[in-house]
Amino acid sequence: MTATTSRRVLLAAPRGYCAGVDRAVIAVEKALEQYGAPIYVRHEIVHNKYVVQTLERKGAIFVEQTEEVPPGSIVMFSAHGVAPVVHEEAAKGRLATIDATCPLVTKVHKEAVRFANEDYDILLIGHEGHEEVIGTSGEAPDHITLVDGPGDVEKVEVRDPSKVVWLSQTTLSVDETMETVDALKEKFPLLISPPSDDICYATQNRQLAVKQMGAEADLVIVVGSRNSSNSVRLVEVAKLAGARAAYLVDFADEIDPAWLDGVSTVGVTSGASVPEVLVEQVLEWLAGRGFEDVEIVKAAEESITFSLPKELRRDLRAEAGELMRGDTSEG
Ligand code: 2E6
Ligand code: F3S
Repeated sequence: MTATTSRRVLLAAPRGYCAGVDRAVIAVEKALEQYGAPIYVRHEIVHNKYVVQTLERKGAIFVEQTEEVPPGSIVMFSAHGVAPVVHEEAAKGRLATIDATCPLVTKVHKEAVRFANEDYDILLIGHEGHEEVIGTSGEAPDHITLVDGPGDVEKVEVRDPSKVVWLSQTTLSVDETMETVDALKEKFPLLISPPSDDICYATQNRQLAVKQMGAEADLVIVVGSRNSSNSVRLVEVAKLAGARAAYLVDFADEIDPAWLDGVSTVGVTSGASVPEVLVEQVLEWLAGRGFEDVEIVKAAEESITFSLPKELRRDLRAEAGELMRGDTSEG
């Protein structure tokens, strides 16, 4: 008798779109419908290749600098947030703005402003050069020092060790951040913590699910783009949880069939900026190779939603009002 190896997929829940991404992507689509193409978007609306390519086809133009936007145009700010100086640049360029910053990033901006006004030194834990960190730092550049992981703690200096607070980027590894915080607390025992979690609910839940599956999976496939901080963190968390291997792919056709050698359990998840269709394609690819059984590994329920950016809501409401008045006068 030949022994058959059982093959199964563990599918993480939650995975994929968070409330802030959903809102930002819908905001670009609604803006295109409402004002017509092109809509300029400063920075990738979210860090996902497929989302950006799809919106480009619909008429969005992605730029890195505000100066690239022609005067008089509409520019949307990405979900990662911008520094106040970017709002000033847009005003100087006579641009109409729509701010798609995730409300949970805005919350961190507000914390930064409040602690800076109280003259705290703010230790911002985050990845150097990441768009979100650039935006948050720009709220109070004179008060904020970036701490990029535990290895950075040794070189951190503050003006007054009795008046220091830490804040963080929203998409960090929860465990690594706690290591950084512990090291900072050893150095600055009076360090205070943010009033509520800065690492957002979506980041935490996706890491929790991948931790659960990583312990059982031989291989974990994370769908997400390379510049997506939260997606890259899922690969790291999967490996730390015990997966023999974990890879990040944008699309199913990037999976190397050799990754399946000797594998019986494959974990699948996706970053917060990843549309579900890309996960479905990965599941189809796996099913085609004998991995048809799919078990859900559920770590949390999510029900949070955010309303559209206020500028869009205002214009959509105004249009709805005009239509109503039109209907009445015709009737
Ligand atoms: C905005 C803020 C946080 O690279 P990162 O994970 O931050 O970004 P995305 O676009 O991959 O994920 C969503 C997001 C947007 N997270
Ligand atoms: Fe916001 Fe967290 Fe998503 S900060 S955009 S809810 S990953």
